[in-house]
Amino acid sequence: MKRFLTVGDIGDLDAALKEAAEVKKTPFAWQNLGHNKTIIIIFFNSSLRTRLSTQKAAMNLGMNTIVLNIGSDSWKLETEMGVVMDSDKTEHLREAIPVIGSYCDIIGVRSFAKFEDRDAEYKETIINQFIQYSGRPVISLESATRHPCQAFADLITIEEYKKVKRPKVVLTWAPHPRALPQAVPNSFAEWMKAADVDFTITCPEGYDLAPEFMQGAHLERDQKKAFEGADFIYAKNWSSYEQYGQILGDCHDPRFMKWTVDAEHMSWTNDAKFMHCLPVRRNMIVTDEVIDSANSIVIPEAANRVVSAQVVIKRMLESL
Ligand code: SN0
Repeated sequence: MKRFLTVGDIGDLDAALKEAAEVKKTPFAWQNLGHNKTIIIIFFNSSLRTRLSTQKAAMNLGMNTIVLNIGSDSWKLETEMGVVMDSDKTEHLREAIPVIGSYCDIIGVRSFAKFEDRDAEYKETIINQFIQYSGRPVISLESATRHPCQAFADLITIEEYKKVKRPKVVLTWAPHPRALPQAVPNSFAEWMKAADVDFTITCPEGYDLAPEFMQGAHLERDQKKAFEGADFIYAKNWSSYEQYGQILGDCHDPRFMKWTVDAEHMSWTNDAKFMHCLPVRRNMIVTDEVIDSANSIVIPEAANRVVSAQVVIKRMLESL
């Protein structure tokens, strides 16, 4: 495996889930695979789960890990091509990427959408530069449009907790005070459409995901109808794609506050499990009562981030 960005990069999902179960059962069975191999993981943005789970996954495989925080640990990097570099950015990605590539065997990159240029961001110009210029396999640790390690962990979690062969999975928008990326819901939609689940998206007008991610998913504008019969509720906030990167009203506005997942919302479901990628704003996205309930699986979901990362890194090591 040379890159991990889209669901297509993982290939057959049943095979990937089988491999995930094996990795989870015997995480140290491939310790020799990573011997004397190095992964560099690069963060343009904050992280807790991604940073720790990727390091842990690499350590389980016997690798060495180097973490680089752009801006605080390194020079500030210029990411635009063809610019006159007279700002505070000292070094261009065009040099930094091949240099980083020369120090390691695998690269992971986190680089959120900045909501400046929708077309450039939806073309994934930053992670594509890493793919093009590093000479190494590249893992997206959340790029402008996708968060595949999260979506793979979500799929593993659904597989573990499902009670019926083809569960109903609902992605619901929920309110938040800040403008957040579309990467998590985009990837979740992409993976759920490829998986054997009955998938519904519910969100207010103006918050539809980009057409390529909505296409093939069932959209139900009425949140209550969407929740009916659900086996999994996956809550997430995202900013508008149409009015790119905007939030379309105050999060305390009752029109949006009513989207917060509370006990009444969960009562509409088929005793659904509650999921969220974390970090989560309590009593904004979800009430304390729901996230602290026995139906909340956010912690095992986060634990599965090690498993998804390990399958991806293992496959990359196997194809070096
Ligand atoms: C990121 C997002 O894409 O929504 C990372 C999720 C894995 N979330 C945030 O940036 C949350 C920030 C906040 O202020 O709550």
